[in-house]
Amino acid sequence: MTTPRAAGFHMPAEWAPHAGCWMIWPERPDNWRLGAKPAQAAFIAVASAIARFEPVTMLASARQYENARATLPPEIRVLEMSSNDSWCRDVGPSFLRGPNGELGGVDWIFNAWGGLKGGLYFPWDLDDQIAGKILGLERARRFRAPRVLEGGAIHVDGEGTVLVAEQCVLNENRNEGITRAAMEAMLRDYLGVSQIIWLGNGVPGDETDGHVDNLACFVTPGKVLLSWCDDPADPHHAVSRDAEARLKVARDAKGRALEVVRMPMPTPMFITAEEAAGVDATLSGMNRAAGERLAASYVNFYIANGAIIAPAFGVETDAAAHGVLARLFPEREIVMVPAREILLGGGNIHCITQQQPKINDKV
Ligand code: KQY
Repeated sequence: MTTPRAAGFHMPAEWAPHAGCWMIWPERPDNWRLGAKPAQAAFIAVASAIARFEPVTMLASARQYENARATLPPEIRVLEMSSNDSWCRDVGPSFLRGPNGELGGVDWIFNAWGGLKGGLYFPWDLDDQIAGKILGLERARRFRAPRVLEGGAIHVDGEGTVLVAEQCVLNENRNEGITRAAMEAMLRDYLGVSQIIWLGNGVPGDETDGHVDNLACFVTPGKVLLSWCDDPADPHHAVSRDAEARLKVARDAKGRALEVVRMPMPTPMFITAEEAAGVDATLSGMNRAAGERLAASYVNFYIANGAIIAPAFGVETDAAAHGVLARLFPEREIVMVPAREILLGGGNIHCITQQQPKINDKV
């Protein structure tokens, strides 16, 4: 089987121009409280914010199609597609650009963040089909990867470097027995990168086993934004110190040292009793107990054409996060969208979105 690398494809950075953004309508009541109504309102707010800057497509189940169509603004395209939940970063394709600017995408094997060893739900077969279906709709070249991975587990700089976290990418519940060398070879072959930068653990309590997109991201080649905690009593302190130490000695694919920018983590937030009571009881792996700490991070934002769509939590730290993003992205509008309801489902704005790069129209 030809790999993307062998065919001359690579994954562009998220800040490269987009043709649009893909999202999936939330509905499962054992993840989203109150039959997913508050989450649907939050997804509408995110989709509407992005749609000011680029076309948005929302995928919705047959059961929810009419509801999604009636409640989303008309400029958002709604297509019927089956899914098990609503995390397009992880179940959508990681889009690629070919040697002549043509569109391709990696279709990772998806196992609901851990399969039968601590994964979050069963079955996950509909989610695993989504990347292939999107690539089919777009007539894009599909590269089915030989390993389990999720889009939230990688961040690329578009110039040959990928950022990953060991806790997730080397987790036994994704690819049992895989070596670091084998995983690095797969990342090179399927993302078209040449340099892999390994962080250690992800944000404590993150039910994806530490997706990098909740911890750190490239903001330009050579510059990484890191979710930072100053409080030595907080478990995120050790995680952020370790990540910063690794980033400071790393070199990217072009041989550059990285500049690390600290993004203050949000004020600690916990699931309330009312929120926990709104989630249907389930045999799935998702724990929604009152008092549980939420794995919140301002790094979990989406880069749209001309804008940053970032989570707001209605807490004191929101203003500082806005300030950091405004300094880092002076040429983009910073749009902060209330995102506590997305956080309650276990992720945030980056996790529910998937950018499709703009391709060479002549191809
Ligand atoms: O953060 C993500 N990329 C996905 C989170 C999945 C949570 C499922 N409850």
